[in-house]
Amino acid sequence: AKIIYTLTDEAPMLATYSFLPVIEAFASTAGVEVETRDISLGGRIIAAFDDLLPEDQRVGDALGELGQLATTPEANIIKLPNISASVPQLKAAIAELQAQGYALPAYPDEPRTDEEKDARARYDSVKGSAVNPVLREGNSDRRAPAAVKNYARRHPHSMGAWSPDSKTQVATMGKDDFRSNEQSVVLPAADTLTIRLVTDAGTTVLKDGLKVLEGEVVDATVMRAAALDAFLAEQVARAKADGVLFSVHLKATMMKVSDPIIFGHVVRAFLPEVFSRYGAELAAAGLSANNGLGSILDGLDALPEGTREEVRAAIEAGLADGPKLAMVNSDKGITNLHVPSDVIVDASMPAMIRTSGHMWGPDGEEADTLAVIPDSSYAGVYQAVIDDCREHGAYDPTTMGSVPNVGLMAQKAEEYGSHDKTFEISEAGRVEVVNSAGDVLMSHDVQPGDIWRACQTKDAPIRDWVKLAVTRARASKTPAVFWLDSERAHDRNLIAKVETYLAEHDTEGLDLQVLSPVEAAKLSVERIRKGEDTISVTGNVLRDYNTDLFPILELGTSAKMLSVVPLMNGGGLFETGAGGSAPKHVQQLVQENYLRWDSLGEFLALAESLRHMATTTDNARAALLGETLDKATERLLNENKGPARKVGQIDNRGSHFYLALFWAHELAQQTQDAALAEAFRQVSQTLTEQEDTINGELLGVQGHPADIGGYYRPDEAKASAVMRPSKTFNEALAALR
Ligand code: AKG
Repeated sequence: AKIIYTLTDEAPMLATYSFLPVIEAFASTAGVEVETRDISLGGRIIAAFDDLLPEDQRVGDALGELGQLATTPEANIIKLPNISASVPQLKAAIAELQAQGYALPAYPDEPRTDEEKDARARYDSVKGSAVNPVLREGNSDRRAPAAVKNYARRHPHSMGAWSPDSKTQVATMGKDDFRSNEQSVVLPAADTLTIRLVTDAGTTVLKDGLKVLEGEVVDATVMRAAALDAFLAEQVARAKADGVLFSVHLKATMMKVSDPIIFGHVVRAFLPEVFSRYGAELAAAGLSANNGLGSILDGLDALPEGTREEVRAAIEAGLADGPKLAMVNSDKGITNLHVPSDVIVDASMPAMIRTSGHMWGPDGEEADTLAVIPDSSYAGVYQAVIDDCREHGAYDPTTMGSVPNVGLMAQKAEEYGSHDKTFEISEAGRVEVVNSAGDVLMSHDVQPGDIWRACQTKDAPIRDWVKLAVTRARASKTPAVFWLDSERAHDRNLIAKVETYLAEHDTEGLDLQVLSPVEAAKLSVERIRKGEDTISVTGNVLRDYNTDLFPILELGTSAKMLSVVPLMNGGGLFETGAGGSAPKHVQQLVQENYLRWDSLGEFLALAESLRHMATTTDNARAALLGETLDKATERLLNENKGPARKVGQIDNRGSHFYLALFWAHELAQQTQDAALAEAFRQVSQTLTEQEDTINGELLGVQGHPADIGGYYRPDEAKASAVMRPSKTFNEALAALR
């Protein structure tokens, strides 16, 4: 019986160098093995080219292996946040690996030869959100544990005040978009579908061999490029007229085919002159608006000398002429349009709502914002929350209720599986989804540039999701709302299935209802203000949005959530730190040897993983380890031993020390297992006695640059040395094994 702990990227990966030895030492006392698998961006890139690299550089397909494991009852996986790489990030990682001696090809922007096409396909398999969908063989249960919620109530994070005069608004298309054009069918039997584009000139197969199961929901929809452009031009003008910041909020990482295309439309809409005059030159130089303004500015050298400065000047003039842009980093001049993956809707909108409805302007000051979310499927949720804040003011973390989530996520449900069925249409015609008998199930007229996509949602995951919702509503005695929109074709099919599957359960005494996302958001925030909890039972996208939105308002971060994925075949996946992998934290570590990452999510996930181990393998010691770990975590919160922010204070490593101290103490004190108590007596005593020495050793290294030997693929020995600077602590842990 073993726990798989994932090695990922950036701050969580660095924290792992410090925390994993603690886990291994403690778990060994219960006979629980802990193994690691490297699913970092660097590791995944190397794995994608394994067959072309020398033997000693090969790493094997760890992610594929875990994806397989996730379908088995043995799975017990702790998954830390990883990089979902945009093209600029992917290129940076490739460059680093090449410098480390990996003979990887360059990322081909415009693949022409077969070799380039092969390289591009391999890189595309690593791009964007390429990890989570592979592992998520179950639906998601995310909530703030009581200890975390209580801590937030006692130590409220800052919340920017809202003014009734705020001009912050969400702008969304509402027509000609994915929501309004959706068609949806439920497959009566397993089948194989084909997606084809029918034009005057003939028929092109966009995708064939698309296997579907009985009861599967398949949708198709299209976003109209012309309508998108008209909408965006209007919003640019509107932001300027209203004197508010212009910002766009997409999810280019997860929606890795559609959203970079939409992002490109936004960049072009903001700089129409640049693209009407120099569009052809930029395209010839391989510079695409889809990769953001930053990559265009960085790539201007590829243009002929004369044009280069003209384009730069035109971009500057365009930026000066438009509305003020929301900034990612105003000191460095990085705008909302620089990098497609810098502003991710699920995190950026709650951050804005928490900050008085403001984003940062080019002058480094906060200001009201026009938040452009082109597709209207979910945009209304944010508008509902904004309206609520404008009317009633900011939420109060000391009294507000909670919105846990039960999310339909298994087997790439809904939009999360659409990437291989998303097409930027090249010619006017009709896109049809056809079954094996030749019947056209869905059909859309399309024009060049339209973004057409299909999504699949399998029946077994839907049934499991309904069951999880009932289980959570019952266990937590909390009302649950299915956020489903009877005006959407897909959601109508889901509502029918929800009704069918609810009938399989005892729902006596439960408060369950179905509301549109906007109505559900209104009800949830109304209840939140009264201190009442409401479970949001949502599809995959709203799962992602809501599990950032509400935690950021309630707890100041989504990284403190417990995120359990009961896998459909009996295993467990425990996700941590939904707040991203924190590049800024790495910069701080490298500059001043201080790691601000809070591993709280890992502590919570580990306790769940141990409990899962206990029940699946009948291991009472694992249960005890989990229980005592939760107590230690609660004490850590109460005594404020989480990482602070600045040199000279406790950081990630220090918090791991205190966790180990408190955990050992709990284990030494418990009376259920005398031998285990005895095993921890010594280490508990040592850590208690050596507290000052260990703190001295941990704090002593801070304040100087640290060398970890790489960003995407650090040197193991160097990173471990940086992350484990206390000899006394290391020795105390070693004594446990
Ligand atoms: C999501 O579930 O949508 C996430 O944001 C997870 C991060 C990712 O996989 O990109």
